[in-house]
Amino acid sequence: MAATSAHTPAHTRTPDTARQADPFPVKGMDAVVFAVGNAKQAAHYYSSAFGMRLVAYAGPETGSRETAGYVLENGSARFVLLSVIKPATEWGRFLASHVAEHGDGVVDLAIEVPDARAAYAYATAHGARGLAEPYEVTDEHGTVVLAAIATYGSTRHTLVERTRYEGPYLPGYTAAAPLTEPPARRTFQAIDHCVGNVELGRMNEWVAFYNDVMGFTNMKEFVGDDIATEYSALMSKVVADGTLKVKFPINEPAVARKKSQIDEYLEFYGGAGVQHIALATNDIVQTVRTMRAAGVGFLDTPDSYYDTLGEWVGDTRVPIETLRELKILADRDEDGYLLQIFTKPVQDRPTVFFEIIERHGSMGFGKGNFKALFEAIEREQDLRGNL
Ligand code: TYF
Ligand code: FE
Repeated sequence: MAATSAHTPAHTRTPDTARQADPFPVKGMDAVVFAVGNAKQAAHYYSSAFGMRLVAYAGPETGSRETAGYVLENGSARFVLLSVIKPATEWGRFLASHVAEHGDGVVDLAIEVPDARAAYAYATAHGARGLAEPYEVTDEHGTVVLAAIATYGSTRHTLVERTRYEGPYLPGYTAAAPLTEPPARRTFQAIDHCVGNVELGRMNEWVAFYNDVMGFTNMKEFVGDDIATEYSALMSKVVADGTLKVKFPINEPAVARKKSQIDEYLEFYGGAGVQHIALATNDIVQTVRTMRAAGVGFLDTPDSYYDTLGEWVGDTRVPIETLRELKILADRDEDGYLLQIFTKPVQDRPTVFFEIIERHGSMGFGKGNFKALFEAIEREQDLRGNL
């Protein structure tokens, strides 16, 4: 950048605020969009088992003859479940082939931005592959601007500008009532982070992609070869926007004693894709009790974990005995602590799963739990015959 000298007229100097401005401002996650074989039934599962509320629907009755879409919310967290009724366009054929290749999975980590045209222009100028040039969609509730770029595997990021829109989701969707009685207390309120698994040796490439294309920076928590070869069989780095509202950890398999859990994912998903979505709650005990009672399967944690937990994690809002009862993990760093738990995969393929996380200051990802967590994942891998 050219130095600003005393001879430069004041009005042509780059103001400090402009120089420091975020090159790719984001408002947060807009939605996690799943392509599934049967969105009608998946919508019921996320309602009855995850405590989400159906808020909008698109399908043949509303004029969408090719695909059905169910929009579920919980606080600011939004899931969209898409399935194909009868493929007619490139989009329908893409969704159908996504399900055929990957099983139920995430097609789109949609990001809400204040200006979709600017975001798309910045991203494509910095190396992103454009999938959809910015376009407007309008209905009686207003106008949305959408654009899309490719990320790892067959996953995309739709950039959603909805500041001039008041409808329940997007034009084409109509408001819908909950499918089941929502739980008395909200099970979670936001999407905390969305994790991608990429092929061996490609983690740094995808970290650089988010650095360049979205101006995201690396968070301090990462899993390097040292930890990888000891027990985790994966390497991981986290990128995030400047406000930490959008956080994307990226994992790659590590060559270790056993077959990496990431290799198992890549084999069964058929390539790179979204591994887990972490959902933020402020009452993990309530969340886990509700979800367990509704039949959601969580990873087990051996009792020995809780025998020593109190010695290093210190005081937590939840007594250790309750954490033990519900198999909730805890971790502490210099900023505070977090409580977390992981579901088993939510489809027959050992691919996508969820995390429930309650943060108290810590902005980490549970590094202190990696050993216990990865051993739990490996026990499940072994039961599936994939270790
Ligand atoms: O998002 C994270 O980084 C943590 C840790 O297979 C983690 O949730 C990493 C890999 C994995 C499960 C959890
Ligand atoms: Fe996580």
